Amino acid sequence: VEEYLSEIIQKEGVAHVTLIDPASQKPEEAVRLATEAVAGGTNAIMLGGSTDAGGQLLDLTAKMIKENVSVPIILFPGSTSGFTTNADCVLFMSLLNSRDPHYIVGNQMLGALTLYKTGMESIPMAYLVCEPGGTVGWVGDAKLLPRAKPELAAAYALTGKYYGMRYTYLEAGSGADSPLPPEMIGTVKHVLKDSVLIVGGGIRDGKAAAICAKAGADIIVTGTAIEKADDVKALTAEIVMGAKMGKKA
Ligand code: 1GP
Repeated sequence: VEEYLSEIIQKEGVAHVTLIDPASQKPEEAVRLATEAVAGGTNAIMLGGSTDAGGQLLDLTAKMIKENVSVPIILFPGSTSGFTTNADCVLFMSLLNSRDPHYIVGNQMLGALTLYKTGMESIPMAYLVCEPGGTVGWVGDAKLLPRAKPELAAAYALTGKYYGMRYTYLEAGSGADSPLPPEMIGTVKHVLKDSVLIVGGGIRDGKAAAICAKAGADIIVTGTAIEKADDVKALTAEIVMGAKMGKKA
């Protein structure tokens, strides 16, 4: 999955991932969202959520999406319960700016042997939650990174990189009023250089995706806007196109 995404980033400049929270709808509806998003050009489906996103509902949602779409399914776990074998890859993430060690290393330790036994691909990822942070900021007890202090986000991103994390996820929180500022994205990408930068939270249209991609995002994540869209395929296509245009600009 990591290689697949790298190739897309190399070829297209940017990749797009659709986030589906298994707790937000029935598995059949999640399949509809995933199928239409893939038709609109999304490159992978990411499954996860901060609360209630695990167990049987996750197992079934992942299984049904896998049976119906051809793109990879990536787990984005909020805790050990966010793991299922019905996926292709897991983001082995650490919420570096949490005040709670459970979200930095504790849940990871509890899930490590399970992951080892399955042999599933995992990608080490620094997860950085910025203002306003949304539910994940609250649940993960994040010391929210201020939007006006990009250098703090860059310091955390470098910390992750020096630890060997190949992905960095700059998160505004699902449903944020606005995407992260381009200055913050740009400052983080500048220090990360070739490491992959994911940006998500509050990206709702092609224009916003273009700004994030131009600023330095390698992967754009959209969840809420796609979950709520009347025409999922059309909105995904607009966001994917916007991101690509932004990268070329
Ligand atoms: C949340 O960054 C993602 O983890 C997506 O955010 O739901 O606002 O698109 P949105």
